[in-house]
Amino acid sequence: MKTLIRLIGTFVLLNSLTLGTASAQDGYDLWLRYQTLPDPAQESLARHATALIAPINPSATTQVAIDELKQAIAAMTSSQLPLTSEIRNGTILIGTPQTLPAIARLDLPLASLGKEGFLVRNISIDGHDATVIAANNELGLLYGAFEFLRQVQTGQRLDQLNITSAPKIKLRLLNHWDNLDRTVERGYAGQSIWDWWRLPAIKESRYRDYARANASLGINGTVLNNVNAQAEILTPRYIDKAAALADIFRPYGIRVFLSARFSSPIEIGGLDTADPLDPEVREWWQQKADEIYRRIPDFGGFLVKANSEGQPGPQDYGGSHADGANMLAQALHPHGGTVMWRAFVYSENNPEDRAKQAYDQFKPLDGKFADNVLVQVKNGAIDFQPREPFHPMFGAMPDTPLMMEFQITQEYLGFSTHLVYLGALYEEVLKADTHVNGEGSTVAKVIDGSLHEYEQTGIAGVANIGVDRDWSGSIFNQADWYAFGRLAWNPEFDARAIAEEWLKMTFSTNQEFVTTAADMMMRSREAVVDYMTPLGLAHLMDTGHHYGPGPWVSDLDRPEWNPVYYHRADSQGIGFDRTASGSNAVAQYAPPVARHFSSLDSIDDKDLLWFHHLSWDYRMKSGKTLWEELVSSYDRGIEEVEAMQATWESLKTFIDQERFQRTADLLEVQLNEAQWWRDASIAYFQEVSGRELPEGVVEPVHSLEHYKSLSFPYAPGI
Ligand code: BDP
Repeated sequence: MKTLIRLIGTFVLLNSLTLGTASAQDGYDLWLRYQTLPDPAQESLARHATALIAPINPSATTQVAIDELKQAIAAMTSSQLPLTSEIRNGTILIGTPQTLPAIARLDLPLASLGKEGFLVRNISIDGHDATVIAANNELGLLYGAFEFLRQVQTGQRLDQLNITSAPKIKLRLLNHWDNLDRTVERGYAGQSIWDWWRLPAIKESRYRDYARANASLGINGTVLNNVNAQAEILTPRYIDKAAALADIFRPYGIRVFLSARFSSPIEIGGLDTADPLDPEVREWWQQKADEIYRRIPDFGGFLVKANSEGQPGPQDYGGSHADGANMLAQALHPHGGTVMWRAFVYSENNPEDRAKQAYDQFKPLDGKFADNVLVQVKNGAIDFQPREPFHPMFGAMPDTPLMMEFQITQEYLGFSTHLVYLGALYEEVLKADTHVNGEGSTVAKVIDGSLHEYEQTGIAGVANIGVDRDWSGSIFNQADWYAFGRLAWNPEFDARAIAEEWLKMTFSTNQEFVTTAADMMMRSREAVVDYMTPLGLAHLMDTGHHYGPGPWVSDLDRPEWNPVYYHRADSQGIGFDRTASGSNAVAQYAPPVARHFSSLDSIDDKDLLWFHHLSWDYRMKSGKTLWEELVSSYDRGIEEVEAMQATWESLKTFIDQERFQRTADLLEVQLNEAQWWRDASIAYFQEVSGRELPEGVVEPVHSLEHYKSLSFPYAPGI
């Protein structure tokens, strides 16, 4: 009897706990949740969405926009959005001047919106209050429909809409590092979503959902396979598979691109060379491009990693990066395709500072690339670290369009288990000032083309997507995909505003919730820097898998794959001297930036050890010694994760149990791993420096030997 009473009690308690919170969620819906709106908002939407006027024979893309509006409004209001031809109060009109006469009659200012921009506006037509979603092209309509729905989802007033928006960057792409066996390089959300084996016959519904989610952000292209490319992707069998995906993505405005292995003519073409100047090789690529375009008429082009980390490339034949890129560009040119040639190059045979090598190789080639080539540059000169100064190539190539490569997957930031809002990282890079054309020459202006008047513009994010039900390994990782997409649309958007928008769409529009959770997200990036690589340190992760700390690693053949290469700590001091007295990497920046980084007076603590090698006793701006500051940074990192846990706990009532608990569990993992980072790093640097721990600082839990002995042969993502 007692058990029965207890059971009933638990049942009542559980029920009362779920009342007033959203129903359980597994994250599959991403930010497109379209929850039933609370009363006043629901009434307002119902008033502003009474019927829809749309083109009579809509194209596939317009149909997607219509379906999205109808489905979303039905879900949010529980009333339907019928199609009509008559304007009355609350009618939504969606169309281009060509596809809908009612739009043409309004004579809207669409000229500046280009091919993909849109206008969403309340307007009075014949005395009726209506909303128009208008664009020059159908893709703009789809983007406009998603914008209208974003306004609804984020609780904006629906009677004062007056939005015009057009993307500032032309190519807005995801890069999948997915292999043909479905493993994902640096993937932490399960296997590849592309089921290559069963394509093209089996088309998972997820492919469409993927396209829809990306279109909601304005992402307009995807590179399906790993930059460490397998040649087979260019065989007819795999081209068919890629074509099946392209067919699904097309209505959503997403074009397919492929990573091409430079030596493909040898591996799958039967040639004995891949020399870019060899006529047979050039002909092979031309034929290959023609073949791809026969199957995928809107194929976007190739992404190429060449002469980098063992990948083949033009330098194998004495050619330059420009020779290689231009050969492929020529093959794609008749079809309007693009080559994205990566600048992520460095060599174990080059004794020069790794941070300088890409600039050294590419700067002399400025202006030597064909018009349909973009050079794709990572945000920093080393490799997707928790923090890096912006890559010195930005601003240094006025005659070669550079595109940005960000990493969305958290290779060096705790995989998918750490909550790190990357919007803050992206924003920091985009707002960085290259000073090449005076103050305000931001990285954003380099990549949106406005600084150097680039014809081609692009931005890519290495995807964090896999088959996990929640797509990205955690709900908060979805925010990084979201933030990348929004910043790709406009690199001057504000990271915090994006976080708030995402929180409202993903969880709740409650202002207290949104403000508190956005604060937490914005601080999360600094937390990971503090517990992993404070004060400008970098690349201290353990070898190969990059999971956990390994600052002691020094036994790898390639010097620049060893963390000791980066921190250069010894009994005297720590840091990499990149000033004129060291590698002089600072000289790759414009003079005001070089001066800023060179001077110990002006450089910020956050970049200090990236550019300077300093004594452990160096006096910091805070008054602490460098050693004390380093230790307190690690401690602050832990405190911040604890604060994130407390914040999350305080938000419990706003969130459904499933997502609350999942995030709480992940934060616990993060705290444990932050502690591990802090302890292992302090233990190591203590030994190297021979310093005592500052007063009051807690000893690492284990000995340095313990941390060194840990091994992770099955860490994901390799
Ligand atoms: C590094 C990754 C490696 C990638 C490489 C790249 O560790 O797996 O192949 O970048 O971007 O971050 O090519």
